[in-house]
Amino acid sequence: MTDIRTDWKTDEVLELLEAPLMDLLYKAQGVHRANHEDNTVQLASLLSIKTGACPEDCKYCPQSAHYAKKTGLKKESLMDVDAVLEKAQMAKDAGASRFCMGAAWKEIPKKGEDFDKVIKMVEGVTDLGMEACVTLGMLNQEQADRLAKAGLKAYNHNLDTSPEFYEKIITTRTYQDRLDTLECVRNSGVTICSGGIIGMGETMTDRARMLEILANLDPQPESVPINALVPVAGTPMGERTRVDPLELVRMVATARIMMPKTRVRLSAGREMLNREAQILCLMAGANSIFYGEKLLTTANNDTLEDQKMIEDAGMKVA
Ligand code: SAM
Ligand code: DTB
Ligand code: SF4
Repeated sequence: MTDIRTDWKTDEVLELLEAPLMDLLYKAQGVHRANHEDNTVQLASLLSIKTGACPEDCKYCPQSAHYAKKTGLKKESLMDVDAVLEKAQMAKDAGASRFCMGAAWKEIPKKGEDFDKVIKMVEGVTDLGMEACVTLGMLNQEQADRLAKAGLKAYNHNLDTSPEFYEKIITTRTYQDRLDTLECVRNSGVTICSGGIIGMGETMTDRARMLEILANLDPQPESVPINALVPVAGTPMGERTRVDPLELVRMVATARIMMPKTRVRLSAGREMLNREAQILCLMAGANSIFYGEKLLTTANNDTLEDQKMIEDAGMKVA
């Protein structure tokens, strides 16, 4: 058993992030083994249930209406419940145990049919015996409670980066808005999935601050996705170079040490990693990956290659 600390200081986090890699990996693997079943990985599939035309201006995001002219991404309306459940069944048949549905909304619509449809999707996915997760933007307490009643397992809402760097990335909603959403999720009894992105031009201190804030939530998030920026042409970050995979390994390892019980998910950007870099991330404490050929709008790794990687590493799906 490992003590769970919610009093992390930025300097301590930086020290972990910048430690000699072997020391960092050794420590992270020790924490991982003490708190999770050995040699296992969870497969989570993603589906964009409502794509594009989002009023927010997140500079990394292909779904923002602000960059639609340049990205050329077509706006779609909310998918039908049956079509979503069909995709969930396919994901289950392919081996996924968690199904995450994403909508390009600033916030959940206050009333109307769209939220009713999402509730049906959550109920349907739960009835399939899968963990249902949604990411729908900001929400209020009433909406969180309704999702909880429908059986929702997790709500994803990322902090994305540090509070200091945040305003360079998003101007249409505040960091505090995000924390308020997470609090409603926590109060509803739905588990929290919250993480962020590296590779947007942030400093090491920004990365440390984001992990510090996530780990100091009490209780800590049950799940933390670590994304590497996928630069999408037409977004303000379309020209950025990809992060060094070892930086992703360091983020995963540090998150694992700070949040021993949390599921750390190796998320967007995995398709740029070779098999060995992915395995280093798993060794560093990642125990969940997004599985299926598409993330929300961008490509993900090939499913057969993923299965082979898991098999070659002697791991099993859990
Ligand atoms: N609209 C909702 C929201 O922002 O909360 C949900 C969907 S949004 C696409 C979910 C997360 O995907 C973002 O918070 C961000 O961390 C991640 N994301 C979006 N575009 C990305 C990109 N190009 N590269 C890496 N991660 C990205
Ligand atoms: C998360 O942190 N990463 C996922 C999930 N939560 C919803 C989304 C990644 C999106 C990558 C860009 C795209 O495919 O549009
Ligand atoms: Fe909208 Fe979410 Fe994309 Fe931001 S990350 S533009 S809120 S879909």
